[in-house]
Amino acid sequence: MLISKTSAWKNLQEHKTKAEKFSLYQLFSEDPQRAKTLSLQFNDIFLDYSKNLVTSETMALLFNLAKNVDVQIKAKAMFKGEKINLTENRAVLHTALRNIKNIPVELDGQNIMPEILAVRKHMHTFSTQIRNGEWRGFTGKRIKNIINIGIGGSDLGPVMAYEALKAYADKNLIFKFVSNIDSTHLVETTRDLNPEETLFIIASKTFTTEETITNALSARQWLLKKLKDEKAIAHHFVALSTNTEKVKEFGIAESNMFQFWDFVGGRYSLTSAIGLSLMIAIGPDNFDQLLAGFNAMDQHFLKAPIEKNMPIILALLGIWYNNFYAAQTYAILPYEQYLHRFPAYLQQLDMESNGKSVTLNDEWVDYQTGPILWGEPGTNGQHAFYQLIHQGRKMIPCDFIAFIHALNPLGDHHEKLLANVFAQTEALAFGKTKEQLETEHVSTNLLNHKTFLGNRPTNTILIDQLTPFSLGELIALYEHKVFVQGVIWNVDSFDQWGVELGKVLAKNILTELKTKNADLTHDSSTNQLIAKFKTQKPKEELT
Ligand code: G6Q
Repeated sequence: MLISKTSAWKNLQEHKTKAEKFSLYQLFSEDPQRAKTLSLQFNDIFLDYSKNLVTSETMALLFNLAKNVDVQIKAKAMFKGEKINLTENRAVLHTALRNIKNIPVELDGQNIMPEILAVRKHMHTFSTQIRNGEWRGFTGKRIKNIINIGIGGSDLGPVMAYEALKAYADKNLIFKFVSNIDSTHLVETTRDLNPEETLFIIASKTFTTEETITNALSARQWLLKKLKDEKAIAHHFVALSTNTEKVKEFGIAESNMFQFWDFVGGRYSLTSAIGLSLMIAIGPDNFDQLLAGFNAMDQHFLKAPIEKNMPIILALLGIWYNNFYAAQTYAILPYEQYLHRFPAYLQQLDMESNGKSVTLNDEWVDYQTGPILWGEPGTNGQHAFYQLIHQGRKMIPCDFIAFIHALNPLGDHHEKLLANVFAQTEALAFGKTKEQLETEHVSTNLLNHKTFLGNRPTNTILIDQLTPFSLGELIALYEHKVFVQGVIWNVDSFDQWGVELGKVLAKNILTELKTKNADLTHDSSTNQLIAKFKTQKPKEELT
């Protein structure tokens, strides 16, 4: 049965008519304990969700929705390795990667932990060798530049986490990330680098992804142009993949390959071998701290009661706005420069996981699923798009993320940064009325323009400090939030069929672009675009 047909859902629909009249100003005035009641501390993470359009009745109805779909039983099934990715018939075991107590996890009757630990040990050894200069380039020079070539899940996690944890990174090494098939990305990234001092990490689960393989082959040429000996490849290329054959075919020795497995989805793969560039940057101990943070949130998610469970609460609030207020988007607003790629990372995590229209029971849904996620770090966003959040016609629920202690304290920058976080959520919740403006003698023609209606929902996530541990917790918080929403919408959060069609069409079009007089049988628009490209391209470039 579709979730929209259940009484738990219908009760929320009915409650929404009451909720239309909620005023955050009133809710806070009536209940002096509200902030306290609607907030939660877990380890070093404090979540204040009191500035949401909810009452205790709303929360009870939302909790009932979660119970109704057995969220935590489903979570346990995932952690235990049941094949919950039905459309690909796969287990979903990224949580085993951060199972730091090494509790056996069985998949098809086999404990997968020894394999996971063996790969991590290999990563530890290799990272240490790069960091201490033991691993040398072909000509004996120390490796200074590390370039991760990968895309999607094999790029966004490593780049986001490297940027987030830059404060902990070895400053003698330079890290770069190439993802786009646009040659500019690789050319600009390698422009001033010496191949003798450069290591390429080819990150591809399948090792067949067009962008990654094209970039990797061009990187190989770039390297060989200077080093002129195929033997150099072994010193300058390593692979992160599940596909040993393809890796060997590329010319990378198996000993320079770091394995991962089908039970780790691309967008959930940061703590697998895909995190190698990060481990080299921050060192194995910090990487272990990151895993510990992930694990702490995993345990909280599994064990905390629904009413005190951070990922579940965030998920339910998201459902409330997405499905009952028809909010189309939500914003992630980290007030931490180091988290500048975090919204992009979450965009994939959320939109690729839950941007679906068919349920696990093969029915088309009649309700909204995954929202559009976007965001930029504060305070930059305030000078750009916050206008629309404050005074536009759309409801945009926001997550504000901030840290109590700065990593680079400087004068009163941090107090100013945090003052802005608190001010924004206050302004969004309570706004400013015409009456208030009148007492300030604002000219009549500007009264409406300067009015802030308020009642705009926000969560504030306040963390002690950005550390490998807290980053692990934070990522896992959102991973599980996405999981819970997927369970409620009953979609397969772990497949991504929606990326396939474009890939297939591009393959055919590529042949047409490269072939003289190709017979074009697309629609007239696509034919026209292809023809225009080909007439402007020098003929000799076509075969
Ligand atoms: C993530 C997706 C996707 C994937 C990339 C790269 O969940 O599956 O973003 O990570 O397409 O794939 P490869 O790692 O196989 O190159």
